[in-house]
Amino acid sequence: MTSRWSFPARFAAALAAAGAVLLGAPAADAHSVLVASSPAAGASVATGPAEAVLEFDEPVENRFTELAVLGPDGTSHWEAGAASVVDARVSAPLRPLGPAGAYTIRYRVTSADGHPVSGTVPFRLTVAGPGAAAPAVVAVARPGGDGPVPLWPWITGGAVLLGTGYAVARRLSRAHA
Ligand SMILES: [Cu+2]
Repeated sequence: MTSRWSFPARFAAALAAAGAVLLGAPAADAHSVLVASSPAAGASVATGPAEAVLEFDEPVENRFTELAVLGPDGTSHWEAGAASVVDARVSAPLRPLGPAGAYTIRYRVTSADGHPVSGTVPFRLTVAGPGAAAPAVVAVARPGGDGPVPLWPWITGGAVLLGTGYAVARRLSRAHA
């Protein structure tokens, strides 16, 4: 059987097909997608919920999980503890909320395919709650008992790491898409 294509043309076509397979392969694993939350995105609530809950479309990995709830000032934190991951559900306990206004759930989870996924969910507190914003400088006791250590260097370092991680994640997800 004689092809009407020359050998170089067939070789180039074969290479292109192999390249398409290689490039197409990662796109087969989709990132985990947020499908629901409590409070829901854009919801108005009259009382602060006891916890913030995020539901994804598939189980996420329990690595580098972050769930924060920021107050109307954009900087105060209202989560009462670390996030926990059970399959596709990520949650964190909340302190009683304070001023009425716009709150934001900020999250970062690790997709089942190992890639980070982050985002925000806005909601509104319509009636001021009993909670007070955490003091600007939080002190934690050192295990050795040398007295309180200011937390801000850790927060600053964490913010730098987060920013770097976000940039890397953006680049990875762009390459992935
Ligand atoms: Cu991915």
